[in-house]
Amino acid sequence: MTHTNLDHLTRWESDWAGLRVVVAGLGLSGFSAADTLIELGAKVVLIDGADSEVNRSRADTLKIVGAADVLLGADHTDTLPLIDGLAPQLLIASPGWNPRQPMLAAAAEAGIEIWGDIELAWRVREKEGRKLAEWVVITGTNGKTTTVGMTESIFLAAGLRAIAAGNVGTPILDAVRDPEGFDVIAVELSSFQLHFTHSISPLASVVLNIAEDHVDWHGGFENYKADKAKIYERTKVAAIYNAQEPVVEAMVEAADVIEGCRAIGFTTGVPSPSMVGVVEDLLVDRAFIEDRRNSAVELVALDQIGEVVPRHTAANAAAAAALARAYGVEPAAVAAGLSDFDSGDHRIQAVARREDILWINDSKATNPHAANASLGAFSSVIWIAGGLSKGVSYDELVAANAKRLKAVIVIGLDSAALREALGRHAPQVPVIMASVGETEVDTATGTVVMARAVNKAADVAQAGDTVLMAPAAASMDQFSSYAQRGNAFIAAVRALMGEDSKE
Ligand code: UMA
Repeated sequence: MTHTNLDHLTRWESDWAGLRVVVAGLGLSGFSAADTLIELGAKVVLIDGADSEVNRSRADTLKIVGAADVLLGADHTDTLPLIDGLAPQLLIASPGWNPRQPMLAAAAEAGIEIWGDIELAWRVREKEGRKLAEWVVITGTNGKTTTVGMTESIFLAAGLRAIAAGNVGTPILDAVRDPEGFDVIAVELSSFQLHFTHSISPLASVVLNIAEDHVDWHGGFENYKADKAKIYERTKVAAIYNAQEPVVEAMVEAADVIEGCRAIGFTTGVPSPSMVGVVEDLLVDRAFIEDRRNSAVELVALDQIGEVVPRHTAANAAAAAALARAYGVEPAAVAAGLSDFDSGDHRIQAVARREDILWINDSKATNPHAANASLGAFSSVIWIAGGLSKGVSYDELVAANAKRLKAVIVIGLDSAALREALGRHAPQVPVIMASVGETEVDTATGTVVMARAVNKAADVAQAGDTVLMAPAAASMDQFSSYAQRGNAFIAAVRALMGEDSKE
């Protein structure tokens, strides 16, 4: 048994010197974790399966700052390295690393603690001379990035020093190590990050919604749900749940929170006491006020949030408002923060309307749950869909939307699951392949495939139809990211309309 007790490592000044640590992954989280640990005097060995140019250059930088070693290439990812001839005492896993992967499995078998960058950030957040930030933490299958952005915007409108970090893109350690510190950090957490998190105790926490996603990584939907539910553990002030999803409410009920923490619901319907919700197009708070039995306080009119406020946007705004109110933000700042917030591109974004055909980019719909939200907003849809399906089922999505589908244009290399669901639940709907097909591997770039899809959509679209690119799948089989997939759609639509693409 090589287990080292690491319970004493709870602040920056704790005794990290000489700790033998393996950092798995040289991406955003791995780099920031290694850099932090080296500064703290730990002996750090980094491992990454990709021996790429970018990793070689990161390796050079880390060796200069003091990494003990950097091992690149697939040969190094199966076994645990020795550090100074001894077994490592801690392994920091990047979120993309599967816990059943051989090196991580070996560490678990040997009793070596496995943390993610979030756990490390929590353990070093207290430092002499630096403002100690509260954390509000956000997870869910969909809407995380929007909600974390809304929450940050509200905190900033309240005059607080605040930042959005975590899965949203700024590694949490970059936020925690800011020399001045923050009043509050809005932390977006993926299910992967939650898996490797053990001791965080946030001020407030929320699970926005739960649907099947990342099933392969977690080894099943039950494991995925269990990792998401970890977000509520040790919450201090408000464990916030989606009152329209009983599965989420059950997670709060089962959570081991800090004495005095309240369960607060959010809803797009009329709120009960201890909830934030919507009354006649107003977002109202019936949770963080004295007389919540008999009254509610107005936070913001929905039309101040945006011209069109789909149901899921109202839900995200209610969740963000609840997090901010848990911190003590006044209603006026909630209104200002939500009005200022701009959700950015690629989410139900109207790209063009011509000859009464509406072209919508929802490249951010990377799973069936998200695609269902956008399909439900339109009545006669030419649906561009497909991509990396991550092992999820399409039956429910197709069955629920069969009547609004006029045609489906399929992109992506592995579309069998989607096509089978269409065959079962929407056999009358024509399915048109934009990729080459089942037997031949399509070597065309994503941009070419998307241009084909857009042209095929134009062939079938008529006045009154919506062409909706909401793939219900990740993009990485044919594109570098959902943003690139969205940009390829926008460029193809512009080309079709005879406009120059300004990409
Ligand atoms: N690697 C291996 N072997 C493996 C897996 C990965 O060697 O088995 C290596 C890769 O070659 C790569 C490194 O590990 O060099 C990548 O690590 P990573 O994929 O874990 O990514 P990071 O760069 O550390 O970024 C992560 C999040 N990525 C993932 O969860 C996949 C980022 O979320 C996050 O912004 C960042 O940490 C900072 O916290 C991105 C994401 O796609 C946006 N998230 C998913 C989502 O939102 O759906 C969960």
